[in-house]
Amino acid sequence: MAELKGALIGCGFFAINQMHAWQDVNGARIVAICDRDPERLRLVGDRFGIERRYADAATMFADGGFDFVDIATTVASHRALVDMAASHRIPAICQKPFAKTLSDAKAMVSGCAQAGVPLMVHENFRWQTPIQAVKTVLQSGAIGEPFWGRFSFRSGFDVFSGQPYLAEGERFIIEDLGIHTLDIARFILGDVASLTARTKRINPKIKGEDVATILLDHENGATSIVDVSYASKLSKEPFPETLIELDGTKGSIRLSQGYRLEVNGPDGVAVSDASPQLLPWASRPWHNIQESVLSIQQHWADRLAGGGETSTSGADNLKTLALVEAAYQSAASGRPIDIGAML
Ligand code: NAD
Ligand code: 89Y
Repeated sequence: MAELKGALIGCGFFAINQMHAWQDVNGARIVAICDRDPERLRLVGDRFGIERRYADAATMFADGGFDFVDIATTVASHRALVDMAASHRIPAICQKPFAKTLSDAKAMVSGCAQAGVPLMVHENFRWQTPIQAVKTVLQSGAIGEPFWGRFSFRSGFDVFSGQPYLAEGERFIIEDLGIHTLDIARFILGDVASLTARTKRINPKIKGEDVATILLDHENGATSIVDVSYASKLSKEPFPETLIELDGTKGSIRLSQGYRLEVNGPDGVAVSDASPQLLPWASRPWHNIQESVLSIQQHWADRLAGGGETSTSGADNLKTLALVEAAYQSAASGRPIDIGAML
């Protein structure tokens, strides 16, 4: 099978991880890059040895010569770039948040479907080793039917130094980080029927909310809490770990800080280490996220070559984006929101 050729748009903070991961993916490589910032284009082009460099995505698409595009820009450009990919019939990966609004996201999904091109959202957190480990235990039946869960990300890590734009938006933690936590809740406990949310801003130097508490009613009857914070001053910083508690009819699962996985079932307690690998190009504490970038990109290459829908397809991600939108609506109105009515 010929190696798939990719083009990456957006050579910023996070794209460095994506470029490293593409070097490790079997069956795909990046042949062209694009950024409207000439310095970022130069730095990434030189670092990863990419000769084909573009300041403008339209020119890159017109030149062609690639099998897929990896959109690593911030959300403002996602709709235009995904639409451009669809009009050139080029399969696309798009970073989260997929779109600014749910209606944009629906249009992007239907544009790609009409063009017959695969579309995946780079929603990588469900690909983290500890999250996959929790899902595997749950699927084994070790704790019976889950009826309650908590998906928690509480940190005081300075994310603004690497991503200054996070301090500037009207919306912050739900759209940026909670989106991953909500996706994990869906991945583990299934789709959501309704939710209720409360938010706060603690850090006076940022515009958006940095604390959110969200109560989810899953379609299967389970209840869960997604709680996220970038205002938590803890003695041992957990960034970027998602901690999980699950109670089932036969037992319980606890994924606690330090990637400690405890399963309490009818046969007793089993404790294991669900730590991610430290890839050669990765650095702590980001290595958990970095490893998941390689996993999701390998999944894309495998599906593009072999066929089949990706785990975090555009269509799947509409259900995660709806939770983000609903959380803001609920926090503003104080009322529960019906998710089915939004989709
Ligand atoms: P960034 O601002 O550092 O980089 C974005 C780059 O895209 C910039 O260099 C900018 O010049 C370029 N760009 C923007 N619009 C463009 C266009 N139309 N054409 C060409 N170039 C364009 O942002 P970042 O921190 O790298 O974040 C990028 C995306 O990745 C965001 O959506 C963010 O939420 C997401 N992200 C995801 C994860 C994850 O774990 N999945 C982690 C961090 C960031
Ligand atoms: O942008 C965010 C993400 O997607 O993962 C962590 C992050 O970099 C900061 O919250």
